[in-house]
Amino acid sequence: LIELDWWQHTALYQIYPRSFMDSDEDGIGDLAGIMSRLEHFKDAGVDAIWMSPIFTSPMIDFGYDISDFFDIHEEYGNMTQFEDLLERAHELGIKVLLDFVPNHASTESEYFIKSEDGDPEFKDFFVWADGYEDPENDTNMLPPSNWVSQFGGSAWEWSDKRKQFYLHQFAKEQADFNFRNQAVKDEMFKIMEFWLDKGVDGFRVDALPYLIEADPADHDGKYPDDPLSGLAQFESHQLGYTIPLYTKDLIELYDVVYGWRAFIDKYNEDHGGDTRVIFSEGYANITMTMLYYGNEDGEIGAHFPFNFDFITDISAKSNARDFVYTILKWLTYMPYGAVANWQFGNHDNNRMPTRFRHDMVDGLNSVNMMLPGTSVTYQGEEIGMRDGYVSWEDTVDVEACNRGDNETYHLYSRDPARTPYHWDDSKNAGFSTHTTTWLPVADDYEELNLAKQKEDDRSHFKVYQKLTALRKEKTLSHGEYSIRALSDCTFYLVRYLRTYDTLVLLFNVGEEPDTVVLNRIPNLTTPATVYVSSIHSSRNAGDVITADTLTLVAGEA
Ligand code: ISL
Repeated sequence: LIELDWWQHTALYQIYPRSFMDSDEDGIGDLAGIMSRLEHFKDAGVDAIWMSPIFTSPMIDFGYDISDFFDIHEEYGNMTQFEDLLERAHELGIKVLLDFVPNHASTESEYFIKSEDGDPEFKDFFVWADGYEDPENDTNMLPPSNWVSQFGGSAWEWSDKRKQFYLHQFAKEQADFNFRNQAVKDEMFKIMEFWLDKGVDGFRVDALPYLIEADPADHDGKYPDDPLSGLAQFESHQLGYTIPLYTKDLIELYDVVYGWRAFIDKYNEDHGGDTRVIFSEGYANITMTMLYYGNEDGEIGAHFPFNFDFITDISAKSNARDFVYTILKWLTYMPYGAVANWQFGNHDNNRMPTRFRHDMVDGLNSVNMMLPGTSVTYQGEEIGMRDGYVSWEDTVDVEACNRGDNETYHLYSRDPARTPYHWDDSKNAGFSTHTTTWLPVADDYEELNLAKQKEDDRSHFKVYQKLTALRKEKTLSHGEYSIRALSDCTFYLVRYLRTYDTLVLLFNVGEEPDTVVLNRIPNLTTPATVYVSSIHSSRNAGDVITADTLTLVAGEA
């Protein structure tokens, strides 16, 4: 069998540093906290971690607004601590990936300050444009186009200093870089090289669909308005109901990504050692998503684009057929020979057990771990952590604060998925000894925490450990797959490889018990042995199944 490269089959784990572990008693997670818990990854059986941004930042968007791309945010620690963390992780055999945020910089970055000042070296670093005079108010300027920010309101912000607008597809404190400027592209290589030289194993690359916008040169010198969506027919004067035709998924952005891949491939070639990788982030339709892998001309991009289909396409309302369809969609569209990846959550979306059902946690983790390719776990999924409750008063997410009010904020807020990790049942769930934490700890932590799950006979964490161990089997790393719904409730995933064991996942995603006929499952022969099952299952590891049918209770896998 062909030996796989580490990233092709690793179990990758996302750390949200602000909420992982606080070592210096300020209620905010930090690098020393992560360092003190590296054993957790060994214990859980994950081989690689990626951290949301740890760079210097005013924290408007909790690190996605970077003011110094070459330094560590002081609440999180310093460069020495980062280097120590990297070294220790590597000693333990854990790969470390950073979050690379090329689309925008904080308006407090030197790049932006100098650009706003008109410094010749930096003046075109961002997307600056004149506005239109307001016919109704001569002291007011109107923005160059109707483009809207992901976090609400116009994507253009007026600079009194420069007497121009600048583009921000996210918060107004996150100015979009001008990727039509070669100097910006060069700067990005410098940033990547800086961290690669420190020894990082690669990057998760942020917000790629927004990298490049329409060029006024192609539109009579003007920034073209995005078309209004159907909803806008009713409120056409309002911002916020547009289709991002000129601001998202522009074909030119892929050339930038292919350039980064060429750069990292060259870096790998020049420096040897284990492969450094890029995993791209962006929500787009399947065609535009697959282009991140590469194109028909043979240009290659990300090692893989993150697969968000389990987040965007299915939920608690989905049936077994929806699951199968969603899984096959990625596997069908993926270029031949490419590597798949799977995940149920991240720091931008409601946590997996909340978006689905609590009784589905073990089944969902099984799907994630048993499909071909790389599995991605968002911090807390290994113990089935649910969304925390965050009141309007406690809400800090810029998206919720900008777009919502005390009635509607929960529709936008990403805070519930970002509450601190539950280590144990002590104060603040063992996350911090400070009186308060930056976001409140979810109130179910006394019942739902890692320490308890390590002690309990059956727990999500123990299931998770068995799953990561199972991933070491050749049947999962190299095997073929077969997947199909047996009913509206239950589907099977079979992994098989010549003379090795056949592994079968049966998952009832429905809300009622479901009885399935086992001889419909290819390669499954009885007697079959249970390797692991959901914590609420009546079956135990080692149980032998000889019957022709099997009944699974709601959510059982
Ligand atoms: O989260 C989304 C949909 O659920 C996206 O629209 C998301 O905003 C987009 O993919 C970019 O997200 C990333 O960049 C943002 C940052 O706020 C997010 O936390 C990050 O994951 C801006 O840097």
